[in-house]
Amino acid sequence: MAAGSARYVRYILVGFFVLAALYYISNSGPIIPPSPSYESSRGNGQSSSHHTTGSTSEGKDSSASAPKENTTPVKSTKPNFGPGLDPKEYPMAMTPSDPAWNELSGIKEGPRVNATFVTLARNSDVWEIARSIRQVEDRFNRRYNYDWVFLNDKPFDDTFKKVTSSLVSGKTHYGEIPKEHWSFPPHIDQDKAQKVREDMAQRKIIYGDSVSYRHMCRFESGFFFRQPLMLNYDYYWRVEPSVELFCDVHYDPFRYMHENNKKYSFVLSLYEYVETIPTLWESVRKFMKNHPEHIEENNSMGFLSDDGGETYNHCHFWSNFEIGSLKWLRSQAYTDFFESLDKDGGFFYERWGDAPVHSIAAALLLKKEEIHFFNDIAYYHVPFTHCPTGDKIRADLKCHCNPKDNFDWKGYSCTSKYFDVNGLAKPEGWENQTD
Ligand SMILES: Nc1nc2c(ncn2[C@@H]2O[C@H](COP(=O)(O)OP(=O)(O)OP(=O)(O)O)[C@@H](O)[C@H]2O)c(=O)[nH]1
Ligand SMILES: [Mg+2]
Repeated sequence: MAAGSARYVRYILVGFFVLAALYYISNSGPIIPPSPSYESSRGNGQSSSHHTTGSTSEGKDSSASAPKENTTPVKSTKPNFGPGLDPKEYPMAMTPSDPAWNELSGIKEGPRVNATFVTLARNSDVWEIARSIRQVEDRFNRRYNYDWVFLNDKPFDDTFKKVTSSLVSGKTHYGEIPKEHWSFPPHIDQDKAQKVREDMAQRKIIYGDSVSYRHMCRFESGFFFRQPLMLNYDYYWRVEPSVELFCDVHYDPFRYMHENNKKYSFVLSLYEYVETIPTLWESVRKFMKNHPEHIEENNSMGFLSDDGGETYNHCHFWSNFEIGSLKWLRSQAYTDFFESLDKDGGFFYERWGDAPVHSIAAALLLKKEEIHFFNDIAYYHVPFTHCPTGDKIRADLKCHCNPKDNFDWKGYSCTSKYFDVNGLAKPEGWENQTD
């Protein structure tokens, strides 16, 4: 009798171990751990008191959509997208000859980078940003489900939150900007700043009389990447109201940035209005003199200056589209750069834009190869279009832009200069698009 019950106990124990082993196999992760910038590093930042989570419908986040524990240990029950996957097992489809190029439906398999879309907007921008989101989702994010952070100098209203969270396939977060990031710093002489605005209004300089536009430019130059909600991420993709995306995005641009060690990217470049930045270059030269340790040896000075740094040629990357590294913007080099410029007061005594500020920083503080031109992301922000050059690429990417609208090779664009400075071959047919 005693021997019989010992046998039963043995059977139960063996059965238990077999079940435990099968459960372990079905739930084990990748053999090679992902690098910190893949999404598994999420959660090391602060969270904001203004943080509001929006939509959480199925597929929006791997933990929410993971199936419940399954006792049938036939196959892994983990979703094959999201954090914790080995990127080597999921090569990206970069050209039509790559496997998986035509997989444009359903959630894309593979790892995700610790990245977010980011939009600065007013409540009144809701329908314009809705159009932008819809295009970004249709052409890319519906298969990747990246998060979206919205920032505003006022609280977002319910309509804004409802509309945007219903359109974004990832999680949505809403942050209110603290007053110190959206106001005149104490060293600014208010009377002097006001006189500048009056003068610019008379000279009909676009946004020349606007206080809020200046706060916006200063915020985008020095503060968006330091907001508590943004501290949770390593990469951002900036999206403005009323922009358009014209081609399918077949691969993950965030992953491209991370895996190729890119820190800043653009799709359009042009010359800045001289009247808005008369002393910006003087201020940059002062910074270069005071902080030679931050100036990268293999930089892109040739993109900014035609005389070895004496004067600025006004070329800049158009910052209403940007995919970039938040770690770079939070680095000592960029922090010193912004603070030096901010002390000189040109955000208020002139009307310095965040586009030349970001561009000059990228060109001087980064290595040439750390800046990327996303030729395959076709884009419009009034009044300029980037539409990839070449019939084949536009057909492969199912683009709906008119090639005649492409700004890249026209006289007022700096993209041709960017190609020359970097020794890049221009695409076939570019000469036919110069006017
Ligand atoms: N919260 C908030 N956002 C703003 C304000 N002014 C501008 N923005 C946002 O800042 C970004 C840039 O502003 P825009 O008005 O688009 O400036 P722009 O691109 O130079 O000019 P446009 O040609 O008018 O588009 C957009 O995402 C706007 O929604 C403001 O006063 N408050
Ligand atoms: Mg805009």
